[in-house]
Amino acid sequence: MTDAIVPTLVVGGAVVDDLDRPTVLLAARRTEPPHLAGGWELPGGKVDPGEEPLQALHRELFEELGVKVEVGDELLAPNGLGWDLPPAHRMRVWLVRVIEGEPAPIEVHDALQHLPLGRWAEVGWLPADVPIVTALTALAEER
Ligand code: 9L3
Ligand code: MG
Repeated sequence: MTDAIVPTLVVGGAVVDDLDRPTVLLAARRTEPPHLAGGWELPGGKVDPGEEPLQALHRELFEELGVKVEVGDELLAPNGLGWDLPPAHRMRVWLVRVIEGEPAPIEVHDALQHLPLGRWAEVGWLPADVPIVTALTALAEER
């Protein structure tokens, strides 16, 4: 019998200006690993062993951007489990708003963009992030 492959849980933040009616979204350009470098993403990273997903979200956003955030709604994936990041990860995404600090590309990113609604598709997102940003756009446009 083969063991089931359990995807590693990643958490990501859709950093927006307003949790109820987002009109600006933060995109971050990765510097690593080489095959993902240059791609834009929602910032975040892996949940550590023993860590709660929301703790990991706060930790990752502080490490990567130097900000403290308020967390809003989770952006649910159609499968209810999180967004697949092939081949080995799955990501849960929450809307977040900065409450302390100014986002800066402190580690693993070399550029940030604050994108006004209407231009969220005009970025070279990592393939895995494209359906997430599409869902986020639909949510923002209906609010
Ligand atoms: N990943 C994809 N999109 C994202 C994030 C935060 C992460 N928005 C993928 C890239 C890596 C894996 O998940 O393959 C783990 O992310 P990290 O810990 O390297 O940021
Ligand atoms: Mg990361």
